[in-house]
Amino acid sequence: MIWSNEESLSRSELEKIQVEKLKDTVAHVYQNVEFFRNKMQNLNVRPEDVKTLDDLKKLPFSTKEDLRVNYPFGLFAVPENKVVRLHASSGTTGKPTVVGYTQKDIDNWSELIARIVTMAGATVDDKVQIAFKYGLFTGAFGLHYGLEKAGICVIPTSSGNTEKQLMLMKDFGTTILVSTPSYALHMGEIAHSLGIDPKTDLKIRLGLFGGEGSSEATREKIQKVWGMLATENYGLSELIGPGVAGECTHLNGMHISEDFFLPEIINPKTGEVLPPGEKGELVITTLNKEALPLIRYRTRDITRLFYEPCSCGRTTVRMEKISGRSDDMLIVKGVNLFPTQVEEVLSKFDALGPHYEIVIEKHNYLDSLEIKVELNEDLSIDSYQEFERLEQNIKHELRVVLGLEPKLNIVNPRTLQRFEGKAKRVYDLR
Ligand code: DLL
Repeated sequence: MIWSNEESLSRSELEKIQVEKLKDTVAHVYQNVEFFRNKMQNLNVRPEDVKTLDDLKKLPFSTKEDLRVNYPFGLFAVPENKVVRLHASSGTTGKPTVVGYTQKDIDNWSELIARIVTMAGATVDDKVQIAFKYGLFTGAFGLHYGLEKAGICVIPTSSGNTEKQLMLMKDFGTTILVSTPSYALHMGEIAHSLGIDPKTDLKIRLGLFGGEGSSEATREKIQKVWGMLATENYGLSELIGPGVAGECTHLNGMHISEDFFLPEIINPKTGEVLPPGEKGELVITTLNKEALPLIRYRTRDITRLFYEPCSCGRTTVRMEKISGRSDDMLIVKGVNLFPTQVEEVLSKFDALGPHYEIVIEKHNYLDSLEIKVELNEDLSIDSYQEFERLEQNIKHELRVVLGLEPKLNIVNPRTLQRFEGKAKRVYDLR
């Protein structure tokens, strides 16, 4: 089922809507947000200079740093008494990034979620357990109201207390799980340790996973453990939260709701707009936000866009799985390293499980890189020779892909830390 007509418009119908909404958004921020007005004036652009989608290029970028500098409400475009909800994204240091919603923004958010959950195959016959932490994080509340709007029963268990989650899942006959992919893996392990086989003892048939990246190998592992279809969705608090894009059952990229979010791909170093199909940083202009409209917001997420219509009947552009962030590049011994490169290598080896850690330290002014990875608990390695061969093969692959010689530490299953929310994989201790 396609939730909304806007998901299957022809390109020219869609662009007509986008241009009108773009003009409104630009006028809205120019009038109501000093930060954007100043930026536009510095570039000598006035709202009436934006007449076509191509004129987007004339507009300034905005970043998370801009939200931080204007903490807490400096980029809001409506009076504070029109804001009915605040969320914030967790910064590891310093102040969080605060985002606000008017009632219309909240209603639109539910519309966006209703779209992504129906495209993944959720129906009114389902019961959905939301295992995102309820709180300032946008994940839980965003999914919650959108699922209800779609008429689907919500079980707001929040994250943690995994044994109880599993008990309720069994007793209530939950059919859909909402969580981060890493928590789904962790829950699967706990289930097995309690003698529950999620595949046969539970009724979960679909996963709506997001909030962090995951490889195809992780998807396969989740599907195998749970006997479910594991779908992925994408979003970020600054733009609304979850609901920016989601996979349909064809699992062929995430459909962006383009009547709400106007995407561009840029070269993260130069800011140059790249042609369709090229990989770069995703930049989004919100087209329908009242409280916190953002112009050319730099997500820092690296992806590619595909404009060919999907066989599901939707015509909206699809974004490829995020392959990293332009700001998560690590420099080790002068070599650029993206954590997803490590995940890519490790996921090629069946003998390894999906949990790993990248640890970087400095000893005597020199960087050292260690990769810890768990063995796959479903496979046993019979001899020391076999283990050594595996180690040599992984080291070789890492050397070829990373251009670095990390220390490799293959550890026993279930020894690395597990997460109930977004997983932490990188420990830069320098
Ligand atoms: O994580 C919003 C969300 C919640 C999306 C639940 C989907 C489900 P933030 O906490 O602001 O918002 O973090 C946003 O998380 O820029 C990406 O780097 C990352 N991220 C979110 N979804 C995905 C995904 C929420 N499917 C940041 N794949 C984003 C890869 C993702 N990264």
